[in-house]
Amino acid sequence: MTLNRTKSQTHFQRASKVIPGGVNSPARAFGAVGGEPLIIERGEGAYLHDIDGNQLIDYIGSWGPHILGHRDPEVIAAIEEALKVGTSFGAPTTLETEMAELIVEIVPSIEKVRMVNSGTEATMSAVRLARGHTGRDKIIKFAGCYHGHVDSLLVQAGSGALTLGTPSSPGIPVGCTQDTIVLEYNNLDQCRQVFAQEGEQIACIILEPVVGNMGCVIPQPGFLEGLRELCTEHGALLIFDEVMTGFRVALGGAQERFGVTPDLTTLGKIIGGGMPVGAYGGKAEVMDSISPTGPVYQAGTLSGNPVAMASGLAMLRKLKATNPYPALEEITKTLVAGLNDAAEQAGLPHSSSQVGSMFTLFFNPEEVTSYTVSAKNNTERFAKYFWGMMNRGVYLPCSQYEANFVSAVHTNEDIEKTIAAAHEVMQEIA
Ligand code: KE4
Repeated sequence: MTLNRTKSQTHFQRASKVIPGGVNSPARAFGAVGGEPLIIERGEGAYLHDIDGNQLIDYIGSWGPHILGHRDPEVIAAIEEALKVGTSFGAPTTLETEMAELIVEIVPSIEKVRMVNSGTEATMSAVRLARGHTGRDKIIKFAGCYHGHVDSLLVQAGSGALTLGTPSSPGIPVGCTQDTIVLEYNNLDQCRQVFAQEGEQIACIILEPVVGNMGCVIPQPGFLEGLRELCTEHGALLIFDEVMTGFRVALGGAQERFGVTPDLTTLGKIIGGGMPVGAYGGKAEVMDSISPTGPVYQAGTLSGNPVAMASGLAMLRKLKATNPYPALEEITKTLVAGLNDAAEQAGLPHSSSQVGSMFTLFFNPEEVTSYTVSAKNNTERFAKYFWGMMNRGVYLPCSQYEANFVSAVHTNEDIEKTIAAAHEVMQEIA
């Protein structure tokens, strides 16, 4: 069973002549699984349709934003309404205030918030703010976590950097990373040691409170709480990068789900409802250090633009009104159980992790708790699984080091089809 991908393959050759690797983000490049990316014509609910006429059940959802599925009617209507009065003014609008008020209401740690245009901008700005607010230079990140392509954070990074084998990219002067301390996720003792030695020089810890970029990796009990205590004790800021987990693992994100309150939070993906939006926020006392109220500079031409705000507001309002989270948790549990069962029956070494509607099936017999373990994933086997599922109409993230996402409009039939496909594929690749 093989998808007809003729038009995609032809178009991809054309794209590759004028776009590096034919893609505008390497995470889409199929580098780790081989072959050419599908060229997508449209998205509808839980499905993608490519230019060869194939319909696929989508478990990427644009790498997280589409928790309500593609083209949610309320989100589309809000965008269309916003377009009637303009696209961007470079001046304040009421929509930005409404968005900020809603984020402050929903996210426990946020008293003030600044809109930007991507998750990368959000994390870059949050780290600059932490350094500016504390007057300290050193930052702690964890191997395998990905916080966008910020110079100081593109060190042992996850996602596409890990997938394509460049966790620490060329082109970044040592001056940008000499103050970046990279530790092991879920290793609280190691963090304690570093703070004991140089805690007073540390501006912040930044982490994914549930990791999505070395596959889905769950914080061990006490890890997040321990980081909170260390930061409080040493006057460092705790930054939760919730670009992926925000409004995903709970309405209020991982900080609501795990009951740990960071000093700063970065947001993206879902917050824009599919439009380019990022944000960072936290305690007013910290956020007031940001220009123009404070000296730490950050700016952006299209930050808070009304079309993206309208899209994001419709998304967040609908999530708040409909509370899809319990149902998402259940349907995702059913899916993950089915995938585990398929691997078990085929005798394939595997493990899995799930938080809310994000999950990863690892071709790795160990529980994946850190980059060291995730690096042992059987990526060759994953590539065979990926194409086997694709050829059966199931569109998975093109890397073992990514999380999968279920939306509120995936049906039980979609889940059953996916599990049935997995049984066939696992038998094939065993
Ligand atoms: P963007 O700059 O791509 O909007 O956000 C960067 C970012 C920051 N923090 C976390 C936790 C993230 O997951 C991301 C981006 N995630 C990847 C997928 N794992 C985006 C996909 C891509 O790079 O094309």
